[in-house]
Amino acid sequence: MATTIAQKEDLLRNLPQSGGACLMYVDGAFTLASDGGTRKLINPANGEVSAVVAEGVKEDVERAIRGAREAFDNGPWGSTPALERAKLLFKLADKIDEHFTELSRLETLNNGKPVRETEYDVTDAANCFRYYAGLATKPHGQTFDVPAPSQTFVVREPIGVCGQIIPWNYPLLMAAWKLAPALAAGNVCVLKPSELTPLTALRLATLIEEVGFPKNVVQIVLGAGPVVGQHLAESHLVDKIAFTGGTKTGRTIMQAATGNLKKVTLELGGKSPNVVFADADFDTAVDYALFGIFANAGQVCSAGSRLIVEESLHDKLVAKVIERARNIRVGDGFDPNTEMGPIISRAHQEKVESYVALGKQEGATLACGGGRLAGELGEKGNFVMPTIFTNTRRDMRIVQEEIFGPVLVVQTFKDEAEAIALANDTVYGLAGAVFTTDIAKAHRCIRKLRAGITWINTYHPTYNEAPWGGYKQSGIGRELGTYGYDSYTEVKQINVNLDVVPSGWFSE
Ligand code: TXE
Repeated sequence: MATTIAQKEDLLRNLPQSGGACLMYVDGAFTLASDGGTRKLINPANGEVSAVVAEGVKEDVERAIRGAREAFDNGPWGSTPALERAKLLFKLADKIDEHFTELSRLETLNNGKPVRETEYDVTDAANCFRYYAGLATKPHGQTFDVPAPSQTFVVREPIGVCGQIIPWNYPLLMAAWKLAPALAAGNVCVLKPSELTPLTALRLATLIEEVGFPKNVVQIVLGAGPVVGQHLAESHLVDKIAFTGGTKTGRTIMQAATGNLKKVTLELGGKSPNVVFADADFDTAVDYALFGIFANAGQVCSAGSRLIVEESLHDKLVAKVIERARNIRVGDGFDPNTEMGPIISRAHQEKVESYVALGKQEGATLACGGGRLAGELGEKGNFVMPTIFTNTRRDMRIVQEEIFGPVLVVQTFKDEAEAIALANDTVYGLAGAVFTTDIAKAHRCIRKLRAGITWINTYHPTYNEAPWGGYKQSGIGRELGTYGYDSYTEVKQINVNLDVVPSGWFSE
């Protein structure tokens, strides 16, 4: 069941358009690119054009940055009290809720993922704005009992103009993760969605305008990463760059940011371990092994892409995971029966498939999947079936590298020490889980995982309240929770002399 042309037009009707192209949100207006350029968006479920959007170039992002600079340095936002910022963010959260159905369907058109996933994303996005709305008015400073006659305290202030570059796997939710804490803390934002999935960010821009944020506090610039994104990272008028995406691009962005030593937060890739001990609750472990890797077709930074199983449980667990993986209903995200949607683009599908070929070459056993969805849908859309490799070695590239698709590799261990050694044996350190009914063992193992996001007897729950980010090459800094707010602030110490007399350090 795919979208009809009428349904598609209906989903796009709230996006400002000109000459058939959806417009970006720059300098307080919805606008075409300065050179009139456009880009066709391809629906990953059927290869059809889902929309045409403005394709910004350097001049457009430059204009946005200048507008943002002016808004931060001289606009009303700087003197807008935290309570007023909070009210705007609460209103935005309510607007998102009001348009729940529209936004979730638009996200499915945008990215292809099943409606049941986009519905979660929309709710999470609204709640993210709500969380930071609440946080805006909470205490953020400190006072110190320093030696008299001083009183010393610390205040947090906004960093300034924040460039925010987001990926295609959670387009609306990533926009919320970036905008909400930055705005709560009083920054201004130039957000660049992925060129593959800008539609929900553009709809968000219309809601931002309705809510009434001052001009240029939020701008949504469209365009290619190496053009618009690169300039955002390089510009000396930008004070901070926040990025979610691949590790390679993260490195490029970090280098680009060195010119004015802007603050950088990076949320990058992963190859996260899901460690299952023989004493785990069997059905729960099977269930989360599937959810860990096949949710969003494995296109999740924290995906549990390595299933690390105790030897004595291996055959039983893997047989069940394979049996259930074969039953996963792959298809168009608009079909209510679909459990797993397409890969974002044909190019990315081919990258995932190249890893499947590599795994076979490397000598791993392809125990399940590996191919495309059969039939007409499979020909038109970018579908890779749930795939599982067994008999792997730790040095294989399919075990070490992020595939970012529905591909699970299975490893085995004999004892706790080996489980931890395998779990930590990649350059990444984003997430990881341990399944066991032995509570002491669970805690021991979790503390030894070199990863920023960990779970015991579950996989994937993500909360706006808790910090998100990675160790090692999975990133720098944290998003969400109070940590996410802090990462959009500068810290200023203020010393007050309570005894206003000369110090007498130098003689008269
Ligand atoms: O992501 P990119 P791609 C991983 C995943 C995937 C790989 C490549 O392994 O296979 O990254 O995916 C913008 N300067 N993740 O190429 O390039 C780009 O326009 C500034 C993990 O799709 O990281 C987009 O807005 N910006 C991940 C954003 O970066 C640049 C999510 C992400 O694109 C730029 C996605 C440049 N030079 C992919 N080049 C996660 N951590 O969740 C690109 N961009």
